[in-house]
Amino acid sequence: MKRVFSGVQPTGNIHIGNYLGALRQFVELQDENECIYCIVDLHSITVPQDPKELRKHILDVAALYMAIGIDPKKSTIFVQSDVSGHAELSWILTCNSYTGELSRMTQFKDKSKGRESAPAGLFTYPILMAADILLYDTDIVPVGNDQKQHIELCRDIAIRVNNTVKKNTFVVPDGRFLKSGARIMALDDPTSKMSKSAENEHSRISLLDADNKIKKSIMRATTDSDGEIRFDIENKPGVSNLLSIYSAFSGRGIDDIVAQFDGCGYGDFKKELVAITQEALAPIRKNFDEIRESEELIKVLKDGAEKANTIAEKTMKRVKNNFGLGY
Ligand code: ATP
Ligand code: LTN
Repeated sequence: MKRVFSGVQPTGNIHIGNYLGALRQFVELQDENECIYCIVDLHSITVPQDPKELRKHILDVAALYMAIGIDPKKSTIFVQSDVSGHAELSWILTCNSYTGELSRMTQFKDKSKGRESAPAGLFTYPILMAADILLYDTDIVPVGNDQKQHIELCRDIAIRVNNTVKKNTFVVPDGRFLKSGARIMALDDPTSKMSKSAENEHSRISLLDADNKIKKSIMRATTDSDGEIRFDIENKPGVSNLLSIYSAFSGRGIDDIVAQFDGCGYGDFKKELVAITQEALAPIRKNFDEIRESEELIKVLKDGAEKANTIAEKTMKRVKNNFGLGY
């Protein structure tokens, strides 16, 4: 059995980009693998968070994990800050990372914007992510395309430590990226990725959005003025993004969808997309409401933390030993 690990930041409600790019895979993988799914709260404080909102979002993401079909009987679900090994391993990896490689991370460049006051945590964010993954001897990491560079860095660090400190200190993981849905763009600006923390709520569709919000956001999504429905990311990024969403939700090929809407206007196409999206999200919303209110949720997180901690402690013992830390 392979070990799978992935995480989502509790920075807001999960949107269809997170779902179609990453979380769908979480559910798919849990039957054949040993899966560990984390709510990475330590990552989320790389940008300022309101403590009350953060706590709410942690439980929301946990409930959403279960609402989309992650089964706590099959998979481990836990909160990152419940397992101290993440922060501890992160320091050891920090000492084995290069400032040069961290400076090349596009997410750091995007989020720090060259500010003198950019938090140092934004710079070391990918190291904490590498620690998350390496702490569990992970084989497979299901994520969206935007995380490719971070996964590559994690592999580089693991290989470096194996070569310079001791062979087999870390398992070198592989990323798992989907062909369709791996990069869903913002509805109001199809040149930037859909994100939980963007200001305009109509830039995204959250998994918990009500039917009328889904309709509003899709109907006002940015398209173009040429009126033709075809897939052309360069010249028609808005329409292409909507086609990707349609394809990911329906499981149908883009060519097939384009053929169906041949000669139709954007309005007709968008209406169909609204219906498909509403249909896909309704059961998730219903499951969420039940789970979020139940006492089981806290128990799942506590049990999850215990299981995660058992694995993490074993890895930390090996790592400390290989580095000569302690006595
Ligand atoms: P934030 O807005 O706070 O940066 P985010 O929306 O980028 O958050 P994360 O919690 O950082 O979300 O990511 C969770 C998972 O969703 C990751 O695997 C990431 O690759 C994936 N993901 C995020 N945005 C998209 C997107 N627009 N399309 C496809 N996958 C995405
Ligand atoms: N950086 C990821 C979230 C994340 C993650 C991880 C994903 C933190 N630690 C470990 C996979 C494995 C993001 O999506 N922004």
